[in-house]
Amino acid sequence: MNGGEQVVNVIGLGYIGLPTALMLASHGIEVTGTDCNEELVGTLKAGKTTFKEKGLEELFADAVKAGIRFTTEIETADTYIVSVQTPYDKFSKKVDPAAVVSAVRDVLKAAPEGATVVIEATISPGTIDRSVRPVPKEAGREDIRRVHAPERIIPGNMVYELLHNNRTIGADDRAVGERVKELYASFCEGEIVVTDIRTAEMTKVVENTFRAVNIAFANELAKICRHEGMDVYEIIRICNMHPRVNILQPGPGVGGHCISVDPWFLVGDYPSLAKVIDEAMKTNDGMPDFVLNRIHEIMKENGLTDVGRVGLYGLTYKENVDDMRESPPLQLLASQERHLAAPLLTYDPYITEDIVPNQVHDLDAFLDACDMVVVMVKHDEIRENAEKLRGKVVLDCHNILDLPGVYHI
Ligand code: SAJ
Repeated sequence: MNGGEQVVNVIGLGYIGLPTALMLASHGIEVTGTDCNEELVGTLKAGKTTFKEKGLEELFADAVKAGIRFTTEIETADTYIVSVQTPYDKFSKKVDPAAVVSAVRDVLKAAPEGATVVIEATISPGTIDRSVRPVPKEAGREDIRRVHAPERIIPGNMVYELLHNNRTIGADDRAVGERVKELYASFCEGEIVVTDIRTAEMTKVVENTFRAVNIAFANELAKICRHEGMDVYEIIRICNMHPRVNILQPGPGVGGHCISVDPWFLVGDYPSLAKVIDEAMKTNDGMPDFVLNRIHEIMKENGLTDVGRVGLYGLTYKENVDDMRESPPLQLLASQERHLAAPLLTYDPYITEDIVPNQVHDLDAFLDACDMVVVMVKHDEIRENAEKLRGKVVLDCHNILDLPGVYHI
């Protein structure tokens, strides 16, 4: 039997919890998925997925066939996987572990003796010691085992990455860590490293911080090159031919719930030590405003005066997903609103509901209404429709279009 015959309850069925629950179930593990959001549970029970992701529908069908159940209740299980949200306080930049703590409290009411609680949610280093460890202690449940197994999957390629990425399991007790490793090994073909909890917490945040700092470096280079009238993409391309250089790409900002958030945990906890990280995060956070300035400059250069005929192509935080968390286009629109300016037109093939004012739901109608188009996201659809942009003033924030006269950040 795989997974050591463990019965699993996954708590929090969002971007991470849902695919994880489905993956376990479709690999022969008995799984219940729990979420406090009744509407979300209702949708899953009705046989529908709650967000778009490559391969998710098929995985969902397999898991349903294998008998996965969805409920708003926490159930009796050997292992609980907690994948609830961990927002950070925008002012103090510290992680807010309230949802994790509350989930662990609820788990204690249903957990049999010796059950294991695996925290998958991203937390700042030390959160388990500070906020999670005291919960079973205060409840007189020191039999409960704690594990941190931070997720590593990337939206847009989650199903593949769940199967193939290496993973980290942090546990107080090696044997417990090995048992959780066995559970994840039921589907994970990558290497699974067992370490202690604090190390696992730190590695997760460091991985995302590494990427954030690298993107900030690329964004800073873009600004330097703009000042010098040089092509940042060509410079990065040539630099990356060096065997030990790997610079990421500049862009209109950093979105998502990870790279734009996790590094702030280190700044919040170590404000006098995390200097490079602090500056990098400020650089990335400043990019939507930088793009707004570029729009203004380019409008002036082309004699365009009507903001109502400038459109943002793409609203999501990254390409080919429907996820808008911390999305740079939304940050840009918020900044524009703060300047009391009329909102720009917007269009995104992945966003069918009305999210912002002046949103157009048809590409041709959007392009007809625009004199200037700003490419905010690297959706494949934009590359495929490149010809339709010919003749317009275009600011391509991702360097994906091969058209004459295109502007860059
Ligand atoms: N971005 C750039 N330039 C680049 C790459 C990305 O500006 O060269 C921007 C993207 O447009 C996007 C943001 O950064 O707005 C983040 O996108 P991403 O694709 O780099 O990463 P996420 O946030 O979708 O997922 C990350 C991944 N972490 C790492 O690659 C270290 C993923 O593996 C993690 O599981 C995820 O964070 C998480 O949940 O922590």
